[in-house]
Amino acid sequence: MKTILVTAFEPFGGETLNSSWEAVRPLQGCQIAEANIEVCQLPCVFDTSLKHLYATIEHVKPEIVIAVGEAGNRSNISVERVAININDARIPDNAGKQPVDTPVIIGGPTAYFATLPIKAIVDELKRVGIPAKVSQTAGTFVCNHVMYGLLHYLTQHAPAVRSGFIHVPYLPEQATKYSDAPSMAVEMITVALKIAIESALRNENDIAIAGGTTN
Ligand code: PCA
Repeated sequence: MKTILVTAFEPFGGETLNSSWEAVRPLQGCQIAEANIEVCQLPCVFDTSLKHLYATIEHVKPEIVIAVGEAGNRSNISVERVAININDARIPDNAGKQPVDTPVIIGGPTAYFATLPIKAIVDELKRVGIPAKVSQTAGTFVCNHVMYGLLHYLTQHAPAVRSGFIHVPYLPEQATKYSDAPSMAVEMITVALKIAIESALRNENDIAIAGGTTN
């Protein structure tokens, strides 16, 4: 039986919940295709999030890692293509740290590509009527930091383990606080993540399909 680790984040930026955690939490202990799902919540803190992530990978020994985070301005399930070696925080993290233009890993490569089948995931989500796209940037806050650190760590320590990052919208109860914020129901996000997991298990390599992206 394979193990898939799915991570999400604690609330940040003045929110009382984080949509990524609300959608990921129900997956704990689920069996999807031939895999067991393990979930873990990461602190929204530079560096500490990575220490927590690496310790969990060592403990769980997953075949695939999917990190999930909230992107309140997005209306789609955003399957990230690339992580860059930069921290440039718009707001302080949950420990009050606000790095500006520092590397995630000193001396690390400029960027890493996700090793998940990003086009296949987007295609399968759209087929079942869930808005999804390939995203070309995970930003420069803690989510990009975790995606970069994850790909760097696995490249060095467990290159056979595939991984990537998915950004998810606000939940409707979060969006009601703003005048024009997009949102998605938590049940739909959870289903989307299950589909992403199935797709990652089924597709060792990505499919070549044009138009998975809108930016
Ligand atoms: N979203 C933030 C960090 C934690 C989260 O859920 C981001 O997009 O960087």
